[in-house]
Amino acid sequence: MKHAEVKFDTACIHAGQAPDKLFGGVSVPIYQSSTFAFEDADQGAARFSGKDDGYKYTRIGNPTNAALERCVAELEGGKFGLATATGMSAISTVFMTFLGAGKHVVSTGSVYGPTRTILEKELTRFGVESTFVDSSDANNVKNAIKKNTVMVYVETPANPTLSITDIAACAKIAHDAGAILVVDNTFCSPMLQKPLQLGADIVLHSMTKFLNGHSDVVAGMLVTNSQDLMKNMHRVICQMGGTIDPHQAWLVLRGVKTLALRVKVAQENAMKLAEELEKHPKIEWVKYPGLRSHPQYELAKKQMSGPGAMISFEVKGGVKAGKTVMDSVGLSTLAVSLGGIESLIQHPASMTHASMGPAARTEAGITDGLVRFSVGCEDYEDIKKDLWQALDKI
Ligand code: LCS
Repeated sequence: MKHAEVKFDTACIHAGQAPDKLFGGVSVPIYQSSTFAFEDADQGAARFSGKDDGYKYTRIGNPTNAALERCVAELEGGKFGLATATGMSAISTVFMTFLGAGKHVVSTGSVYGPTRTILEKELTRFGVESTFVDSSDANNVKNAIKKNTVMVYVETPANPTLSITDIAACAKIAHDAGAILVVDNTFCSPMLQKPLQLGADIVLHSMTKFLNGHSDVVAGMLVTNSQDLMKNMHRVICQMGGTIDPHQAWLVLRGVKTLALRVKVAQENAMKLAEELEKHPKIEWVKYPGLRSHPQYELAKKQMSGPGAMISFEVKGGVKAGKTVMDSVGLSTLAVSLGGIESLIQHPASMTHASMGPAARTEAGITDGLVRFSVGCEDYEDIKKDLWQALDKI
């Protein structure tokens, strides 16, 4: 049964998976094998030449990984999935496949720190050019397009500013320039946003976050409707070596089964928390796509089916007061990462986005006082009580 025929919650549990043909196992077996036996030399040769699509070596393909690829591709409304070792492996695969000397990429300025660092500090060594803009105004993307632009790269909502970029508008801008649009959909998961349906060519995830949802795996995913784009990304990742391990893929498959349940609860908690934080006397500002005060509130409502579970805020008293809050929470954990079942709090300027450097952070709107809260699935009153007692410590 295809995702198009069932509701999203159902697809999370079943997409890409069927009982195992050998013993009827309901859970997809973990094919913990690095290599696959050939019946004879001719079959081995046929697999390597592409005439036989059977498995040969896990870096190139594995049945457990394939189940996860079918699952997430279906949830994204895409045809082809490619599971990767980490979210950064998905991102670097996209860059290594489509960028090169003399090619230019326009990117959201406030992206996950290392994404920007790869472009600005690593790929520049190979002659790749990049321009970072505030993509919440699509005109900035349009104005940054050059003759050699081959990719528009968007993260929306952006980490950690939660700025929203108009995916459909950026798809048009990219396609008019003969470029592809790549969207990092990590903050939404396919439950809340489907970039391919809005015109993106490739959607990617750090599955470490909402898709897996249990803070126990690092993994990534690339999804596209284009066989050609997928063929190229598959070729590059198989050579560069960033594919996923089957045990890790199995854990993510298990996590995805509760994606809809988890996102619903975390989002409900986040909405209430954002509303109450906004009224708290010790809070300077709150940024959450579900609040009317969010600068792209209307766009978020149009493009996303819900505001998600990530909140950014600044405490009155800046960095010092923010640190007091982070050091005083007890139930929520002071840790990077996000999208897990447990609430996490962190300081982007000194942690996740430290590698960007102060100039890039200022330009991207990542203030020193910004505190990021990944709202989990604990009871709402417990999350609030914990955060409020931490605010009382200031
Ligand atoms: N894309 C986004 C939007 C992310 O937030 C992250 C990681 C990545 C890609 C990279 O994924 P990874 O390789 O870690 O699976 N974000 C993190 C964060 O905000 N805190 O710790 C990691």
